[in-house]
Amino acid sequence: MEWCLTMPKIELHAHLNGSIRDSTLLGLAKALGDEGKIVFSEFEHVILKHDRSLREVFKLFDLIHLVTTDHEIVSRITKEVVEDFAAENVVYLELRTTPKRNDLIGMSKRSYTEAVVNGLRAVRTVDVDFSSCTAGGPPTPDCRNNSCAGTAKKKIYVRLLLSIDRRESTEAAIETVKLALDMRNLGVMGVDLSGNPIIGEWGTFLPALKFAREQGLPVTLHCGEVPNMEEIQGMLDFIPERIGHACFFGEEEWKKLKSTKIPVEICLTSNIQTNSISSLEVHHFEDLYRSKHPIVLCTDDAGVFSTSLSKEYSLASSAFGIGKKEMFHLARNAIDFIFAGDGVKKALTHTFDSAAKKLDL
Ligand code: 6MZ
Repeated sequence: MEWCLTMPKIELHAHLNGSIRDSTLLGLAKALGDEGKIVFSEFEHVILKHDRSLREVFKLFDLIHLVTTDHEIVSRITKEVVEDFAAENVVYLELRTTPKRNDLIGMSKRSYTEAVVNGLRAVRTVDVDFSSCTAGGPPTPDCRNNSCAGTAKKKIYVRLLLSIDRRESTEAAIETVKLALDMRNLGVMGVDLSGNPIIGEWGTFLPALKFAREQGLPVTLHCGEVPNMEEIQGMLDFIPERIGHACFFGEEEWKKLKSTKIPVEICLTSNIQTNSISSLEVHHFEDLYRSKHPIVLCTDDAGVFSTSLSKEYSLASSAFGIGKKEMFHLARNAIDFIFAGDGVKKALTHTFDSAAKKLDL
């Protein structure tokens, strides 16, 4: 569906290392293979495989992290991922990534995140607004990649969320929140809790997430990726600003979610490929959509699941029989759930208004 590509879209759930182009990943793996650091053929086999279980997905992430270790590579993949989302007509991207520490190569969580910001600065195909300091005010030299000053190039707003990995300790999680606070002026907007859902305990991360809230940082949680009802209840009681997935909810959990109106980031292809939901016919998207619960369609890991945001829109439109106009409204409604402030919201409203006129919607 061409119109799914043409219309402006908002992406709120995209993991940096899950969104890498296959060609880049294979190229990086080949180079490491040539250096004798990994066995390329094994890597190639895993990357090109599709329909992975949730367990296999996390094994794949460990492999991906092996080839995306140094600062330069982190900057390169960030640049490419932003260019790919912009080519899809994503006008606002909240990109999330887990700051990683690797003493062997002199990488700290801060230098990792700075490498991500350098990647934003390096984008050339599109005008990137990546810092909150531009919202509502004039751009300062450090806030934009400035690649197309004075031209009418396409523009994308990019904001960052720092992820806490469920493998981390309370202290490590607090370190990530502190880093997010320190890097607010470079476009870090909030924190995410992600990682293998069968690892770690909710209570381990709660102090860091409470601290984030006290400091005014919005929080989004991977919630209900496995049927752990106690954890789901605990997460909903925290009332995060958004949650992702919500696959294994029971009656009680749906009730609580709906009464709190927490927006849900829906990742259709990811849920189906990991077998978290057996088919689109039974996907909770439909119920949430029809009951007007706040939702936003997202990719999760466009590289790992070979998808794109337009593919997700196209899938939802055909699977649930939703027309062009309604899909446009669904995309536009996401403005309300972004973590950036009023200046950006106003600009996005204008973008969608102009698109509605142009696309006759
Ligand atoms: C939970 C996920 C995920 O942070 O290295 N991640 N966590 N559920 C998912 N759904 C399948 N997809 C990705 O990007 C990769 C990391 O994001 C999290 C995992 O922690 C993964 O290692 P970054 O950029």
